[in-house]
Amino acid sequence: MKNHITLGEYIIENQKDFQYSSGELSNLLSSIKLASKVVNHEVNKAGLVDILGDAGNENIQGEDQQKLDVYANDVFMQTLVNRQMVCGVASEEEDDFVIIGGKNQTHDNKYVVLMDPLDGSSNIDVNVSVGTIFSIYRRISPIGTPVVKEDFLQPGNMQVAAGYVVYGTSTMLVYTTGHGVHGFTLNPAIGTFYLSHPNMKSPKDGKIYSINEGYYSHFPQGVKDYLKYCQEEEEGRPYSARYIGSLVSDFHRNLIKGGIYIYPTSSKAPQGKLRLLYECNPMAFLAEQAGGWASDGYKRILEIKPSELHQRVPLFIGSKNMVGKAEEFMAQYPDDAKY
Ligand code: AHM
Ligand code: MG
Repeated sequence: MKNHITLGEYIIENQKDFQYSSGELSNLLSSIKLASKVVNHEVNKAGLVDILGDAGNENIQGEDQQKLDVYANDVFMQTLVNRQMVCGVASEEEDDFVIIGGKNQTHDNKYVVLMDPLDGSSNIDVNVSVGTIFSIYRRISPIGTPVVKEDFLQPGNMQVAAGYVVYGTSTMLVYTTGHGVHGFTLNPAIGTFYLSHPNMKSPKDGKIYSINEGYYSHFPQGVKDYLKYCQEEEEGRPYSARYIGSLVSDFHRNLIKGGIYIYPTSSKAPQGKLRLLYECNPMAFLAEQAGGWASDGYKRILEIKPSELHQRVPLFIGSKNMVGKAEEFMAQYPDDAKY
C-alpha cells in the first residue's frame, strides 16, 4: 500500500532543513495547520448561515453571526496566542501589530507572523473559493523584549516561511520554508492534510492571464499594452482570461497551469490594492520557490523595503516568462514605476 505522508509528518521530517531549527518553526506551522482546519470547517458551512442563523435566533443572547473574515482572524490569532507560538502578529484585520508576551511577558519567541486570515472574502456569499495567506519572519529585535514595528517591516527576501490555504473544491495548504513549494490536500473525513503536490513547479510559460479587466480604462498604459499583447492572434495567443477575484485561488490555478496574475496601479487605486506584507510578499516567496517570478511591474517584490504595515503595491506574479514579458511592456513607461 502506498505510504501517505501527512503534513504533520512532513513538517517534522523536514525540520532539519531549517538552518536554525529548534522545533519552534515546526510548532508554528502546526498551529497554522490547526487553525486552517477550524476555519475550513466554518467556511464549508457558510451557505448554511441563514439556516443556522434561524436556529441561532433562539439564542437569548442574540449574538450576531460573526463575519467569516473576523472569525478567521480570531481563530488564527487565538491559536497563535494561546499556544504562545510567536512574539507578534500582524493581520489585515488588525489596525496595528499585536505584541504577544506569553504568560510571564518574557517575549521569548523568535518569530512574527503576518497574515490575511480570509482573502477574497467577497466570494464567500456565492460559494467561491477563498483563502488564508501567511508570512513568517525571524524577529530582528532582541529576544526577551517586546516586538517592534521593524520586526514586521522586513523585506520579503527575509521570510523564513510563507504559504496559503485555499478553501476550494478541496482544501489545500501550500507552503515553503525556502526548500521548494509543497502542497497538502485535506481529507475532510478525518481532518488530515496529506502531501498531494510535492515540489510544485510554476510552468515557465502559460496561457492564462488574470486581471480585473473591468478597470481597463484606469490602468497604466504599460498594462493596457500588455493586455492587448495577451489578446493578439499570434504565437500561441490569445491567452485565456481567468479571474476569480480571490488572489489565493487565482494564484493557485496559475501556479499549477501556468499563467500571470496582475493587480496593477490604476487611477482608482494609485498604489494598487494588494498589501505588500501579507499578500504580495508571501505569494512572491512561493512564486520564486516554484521557479516563477513576482514584481511590481519594474522591480522584484521581495526586495521592496516596507515602510508601512498595510502598505499596498502593484503585483505581477506567476510564470517567469510571462511576468518578464509584462515587465518589458511596463519598462516603456518608466514614470509609472513611481507610485
Ligand atoms: P481582500 O483582502 O479585501 O479580500 O482583497 C484582496 C482581494 C484579492 O483576493 C483579489 O484578487 C482582489 O482583492 C480582487 O479585487 P477586485 O475586486 O478589485 O478585482
Ligand atoms: Mg486580502
